Amino acid sequence: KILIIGACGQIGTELTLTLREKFGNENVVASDIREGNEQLMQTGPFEILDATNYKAIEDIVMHYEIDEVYLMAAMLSATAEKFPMRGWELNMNSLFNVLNLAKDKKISKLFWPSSIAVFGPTTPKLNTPQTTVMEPTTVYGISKQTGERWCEYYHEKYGVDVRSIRYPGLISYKTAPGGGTTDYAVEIFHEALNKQSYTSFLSEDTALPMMFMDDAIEATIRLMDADKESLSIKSSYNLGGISFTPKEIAESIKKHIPNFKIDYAPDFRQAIADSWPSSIDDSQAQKDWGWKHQFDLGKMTKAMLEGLRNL
Ligand code: VAH
Repeated sequence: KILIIGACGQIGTELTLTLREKFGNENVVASDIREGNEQLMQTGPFEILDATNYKAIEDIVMHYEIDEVYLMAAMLSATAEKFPMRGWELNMNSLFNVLNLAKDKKISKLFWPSSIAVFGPTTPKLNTPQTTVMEPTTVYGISKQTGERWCEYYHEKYGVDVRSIRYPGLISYKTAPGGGTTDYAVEIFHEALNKQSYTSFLSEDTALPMMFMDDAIEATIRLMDADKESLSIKSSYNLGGISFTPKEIAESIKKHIPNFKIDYAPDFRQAIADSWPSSIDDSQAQKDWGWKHQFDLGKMTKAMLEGLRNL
């Protein structure tokens, strides 16, 4: 049985629905600090759960006889800059809770998301390698870098089977973004349809690694299904996908909405974006577990606009 912690978040919602389709609704327990959307609440078991409460997680794991946990709860980059200590506590204590459940053999396998936010201004920006300089300058990035170190430590010291992906910015029409720096790439589609215009909080030439949510969910499941012996990375896998600027995504939208207008008003999130890579080398993921993304910018733009129109 699977438990998703943070099942109502941007990734958690779609991950829960996809896992329920794959393994059966009753075998995937969703949990979050608050209730989720109708589809999530109606398709299978749900529990209100504070990810920083070890005992509460342990009770759910025992009650439902859980053997795999996906910890998707976290405070993202922009929000964590406003509440550094709360961001640190949520991101780290939740991870220790599930790592210790695995160490005590109460669960057998764990997924934990990292992010391209682990990279910083001194990291090579283009085609960022799997192993490189990492001096993150955000609370979120520091928590994800530290989390990766702990995942590798628990794997080496206690044999914990924890798997992780450094997600790029994720784009979905089914779930709202959760307070990140890449949220502009979701908001732009909503406003293109509603107002045919969008004011971007990142400057026009800010290239960031991005990915359509279907690709990210597929990658997560592929990694979790992979044969443990084939996984050479015990911290977290780079995942690349596509790389584009606000100007490029606006051009892609204009092919469908010719009168769409974009303008730019960079805010505090510009400094966060400037500290991150522009594109990612995910050749290790390609080699170890056959990763290949399907959606390029054009295909993602079409899927987003059609998806939103048919919601
Ligand atoms: C954020 N969407 O912006 C997240 C993600 C790479 C970006 O970690 O914080």
